[in-house]
Amino acid sequence: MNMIFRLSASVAVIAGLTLSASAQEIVLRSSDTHPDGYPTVEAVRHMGELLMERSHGRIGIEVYHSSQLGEEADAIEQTRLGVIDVIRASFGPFNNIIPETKVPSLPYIFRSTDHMRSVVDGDVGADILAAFEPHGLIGLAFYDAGARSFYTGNTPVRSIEDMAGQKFRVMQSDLFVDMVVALGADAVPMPYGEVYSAIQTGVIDGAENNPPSYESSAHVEVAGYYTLDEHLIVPEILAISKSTWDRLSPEDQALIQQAATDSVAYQRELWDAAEAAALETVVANGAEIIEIDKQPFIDAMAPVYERYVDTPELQDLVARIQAVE
Ligand code: GTR
Repeated sequence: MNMIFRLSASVAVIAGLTLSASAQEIVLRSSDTHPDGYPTVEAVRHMGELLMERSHGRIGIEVYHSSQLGEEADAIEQTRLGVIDVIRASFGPFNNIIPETKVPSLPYIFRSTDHMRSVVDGDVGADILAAFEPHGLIGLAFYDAGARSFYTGNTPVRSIEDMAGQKFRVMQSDLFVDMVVALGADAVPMPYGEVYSAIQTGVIDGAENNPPSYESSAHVEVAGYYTLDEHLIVPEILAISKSTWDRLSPEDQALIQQAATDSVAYQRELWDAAEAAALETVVANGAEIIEIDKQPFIDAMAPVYERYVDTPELQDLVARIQAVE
């Protein structure tokens, strides 16, 4: 069921009183893989509140969390088709579809979260958002996802040599498969919702994610060694289906864009708090956080850059990102 245009003419007559059943005319259905309360879920809710207020109750967002509308890669497809209106997702599952998304998904491309924020807030970010449109999506904003690191259940990764012989789940992106292979390990692309039992049953040895996801997915219960190699600072996208967008008036499009832009500061604030809290919680639950020399991991990424930065346009994007202070 896609964007619902509700007629405010729907009325109920009760004992001579005429009540407007709903003043809300446009309800946007939004998908997120994360559970209720996660920073991205709360930020899209906040965006919905801003929209309700600014549209005087005419436009709202219904946030479907916990993959209720499907696992991320499927939800992205549904959004491109206009079945879902809004999607909040990692850049990873877009890598095989939208070439420009490969660049912010490259391992160690960003020097820090601050560097990533400066890049996405500037003209490089605007160009990357614009790259979604030919693929059925309007990129509205970037959200934060901190840094992703590897975690394992049986064999802790204390140096790059410990990667050998281990099998890691990655997001559905060829780039991430090759990233893991370049580190000497095996990779299995798999939906997020299948990772817990895959580790538990020994189908895989571990996975990789940021601390809030590691904690909220409960993967920490089955993989207690978290190695701070921080190979990916991959941002997240908030996008609206182009088919939904094209049915909105320019005024409503502007309201939606502004509310999305305004939700970014809120998401970052929630993110920073969640990241600090998650590390504390996982340690309290028995996880071991392993500090590691990142340099061998960084050095191993050269073939991944060679293979995936495969056009002059993408090379230019890499150079522009590296040039941002
Ligand atoms: C999370 C990200 C999700 C999803 C998940 C995964 O960090 O926020 O959108 O991509 O990782 O690994 O599938």
